Amino acid sequence: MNDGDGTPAAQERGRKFGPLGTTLVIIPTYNEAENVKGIVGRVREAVPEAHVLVADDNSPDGTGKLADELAAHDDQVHVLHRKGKEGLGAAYLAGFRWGLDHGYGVLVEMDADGSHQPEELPRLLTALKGADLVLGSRWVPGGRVVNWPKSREFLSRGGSTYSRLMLDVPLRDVTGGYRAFRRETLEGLGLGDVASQGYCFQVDLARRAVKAGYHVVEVPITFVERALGDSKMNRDIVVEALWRVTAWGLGERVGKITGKGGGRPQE
Ligand SMILES: Nc1nc2c(ncn2[C@@H]2O[C@H](COP(=O)(O)OP(=O)(O)OP(=O)(O)O)[C@@H](O)[C@H]2O)c(=O)[nH]1
Ligand SMILES: [Mg+2]
Repeated sequence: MNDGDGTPAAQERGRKFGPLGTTLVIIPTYNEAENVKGIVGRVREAVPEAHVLVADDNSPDGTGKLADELAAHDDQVHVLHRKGKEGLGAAYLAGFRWGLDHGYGVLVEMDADGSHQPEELPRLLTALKGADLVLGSRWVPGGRVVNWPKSREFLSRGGSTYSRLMLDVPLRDVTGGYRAFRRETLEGLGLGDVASQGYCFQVDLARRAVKAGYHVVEVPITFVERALGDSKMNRDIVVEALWRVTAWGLGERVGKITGKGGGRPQE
């Protein structure tokens, strides 16, 4: 990127970012009874001023009820009960809406299974002081994964590389789900037409942010494979990601050729 005066990079350097406001950590859950208490407690300890929203899809194992018990004893813990399993993307969209409606200044995405360590959240929030969106990244120098089988690492790295090349976004970890958004960024992403559900929900938000010109910063994280409970990852999620990323990429290329590209990406 050219850094001369007047270029986007030069304008970026001179840009002022406003104060952050109160943080809401959104934790989507589906059958996380073994994890919910631990993760909420860790967030409360690591960033005591932050609030937590557990977005539960009516988990059959009673995760929602456990979250209610936590909320009953802590004014900074909230629970969003949803009617049934609708996927990660839908749970986050509902959580974002709740957080924006309640006036939070920063909205954080975090898994319930301990893969995203709450103790690293202060670093993400510090970076957000000079950014519109911060991605916790496994694939930048200093980032790493612990206890992952080679097959998962291959899938994740491959997914990020494919997305980066297909969508032309200059990010190393496009599929990760440990992120901090300023509220203005979420408001500017046009979330009303997001239809992606699984991993590609994360790719979708990252590409929207880059295309809209937001300043996106990657911060290295140590991602720890879940120790308790079952993964919700399945073949359908991978297939959805593959076809959507391919369709977005081809759509942008066709748009550039026909002159209809540019602007905010549509579903
Ligand atoms: N509300 C809600 N949460 C979900 C849904 N699917 C997954 N989650 C949650 O999203 C987070 C990530 O899901 P995981 O199963 O850990 O997926 P993953 O991290 O890709 O897979 P592993 O690495 O195997 O753990 C966890 O907190 C899940 O409980 C869903 O349909 N609804
Ligand atoms: Mg996980």
